[in-house]
Amino acid sequence: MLRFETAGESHGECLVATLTGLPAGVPISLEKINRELWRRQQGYGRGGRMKIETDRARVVSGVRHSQTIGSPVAMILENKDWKNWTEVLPVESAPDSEDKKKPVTRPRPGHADLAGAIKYGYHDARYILERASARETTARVAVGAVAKQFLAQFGIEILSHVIAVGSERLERTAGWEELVELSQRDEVLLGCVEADAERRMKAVVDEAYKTGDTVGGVFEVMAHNIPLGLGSHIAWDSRLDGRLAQAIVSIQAVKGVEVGFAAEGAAAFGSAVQDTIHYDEAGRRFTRGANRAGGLEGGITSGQDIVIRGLLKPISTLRKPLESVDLTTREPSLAAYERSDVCVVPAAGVIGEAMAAIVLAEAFLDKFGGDSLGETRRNVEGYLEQVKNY
Ligand code: EPS
Repeated sequence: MLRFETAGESHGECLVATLTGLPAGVPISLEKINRELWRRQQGYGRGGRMKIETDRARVVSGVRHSQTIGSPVAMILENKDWKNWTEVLPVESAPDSEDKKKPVTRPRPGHADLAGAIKYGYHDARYILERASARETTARVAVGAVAKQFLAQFGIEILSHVIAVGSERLERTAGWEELVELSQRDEVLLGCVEADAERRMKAVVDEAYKTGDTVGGVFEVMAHNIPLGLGSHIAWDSRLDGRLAQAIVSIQAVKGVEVGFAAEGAAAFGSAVQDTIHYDEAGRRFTRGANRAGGLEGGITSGQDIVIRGLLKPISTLRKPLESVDLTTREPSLAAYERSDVCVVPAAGVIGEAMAAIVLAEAFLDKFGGDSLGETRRNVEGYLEQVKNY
């Protein structure tokens, strides 16, 4: 069973991640992990924190001589901002600790501040926001980058692009090759495959900058070269669409998820929505009329690309803050603001890729198992032969 965990606070010393259950012998490149971390930091609309951080993974266990060895992969990701917070958030209390705190008593609507503070019994939302912050996704992306390298051994690739920022949308579907080109760019604006749509999206972000507001959007994650047969219809929690949906909605600020063309499908008749089935005699294989199902039918992969979208609400920290109430005085007051991002949709797409990679690697190992990469490969090849001869 593949499992991962993250720890760490936004302004603590570092983020920590572990990934347990990968077979031994998976080639791991630090450069590839760091490239994913770099991608997560990009996009027009990021805040001041991204100027402070240059995220890099330090692998401290589970990888030797550039390969996994079967033991848990553990990574440390330093928070460069920590040096500015050592007195605000010390591990051990000092006599003057109380005066150095930076309490957050004006909860931000939309953030975990209020519910978290009440639930955990604080009149300061600091400890809540430290963990609720999307800074935590740095660790998820590092784990996802390792999962991607495992899946790449079987030709599986996962990428994303931005299909909407605020009310501006990409008005067509994107092809896999366009996503590959996008992922190789060394300058990222808003992660959209079409320059004109991206310009319109940028204008929305500019508007939010001008008015002290924030803006959300929609990202789409695609998984390419997925074999038919991951996940299962037999139980609610083995359905892969459900597992992917949970992973995507768990990303900070994601409030909705769509598998394939779900919203369009809900408004159409069944005859226009299902992907017709055909048979290619020469290639001795089944083919499909379209991929509106997003590569998943009955919770099982169909062999077509997985297409899944995350709907991101605007970030809840506003430069022009909304009405709130002070947790200590109970007086009306404006929500707290220190600094924030204005738009994070491209970054959320990269995080979506990581989450999808982790879930797909888990589903892959559920099906094929293996303590070593060679054993996994043998099992995969045997299954693919079986499918070919069906
Ligand atoms: C983030 C780091 C955070 C925020 C952001 C994501 O840094 P700081 O709180 O120091 O500015 O920029 O977190 C949020 C959007 C949020 O609402 O908490 C990062 O590394 O992605």
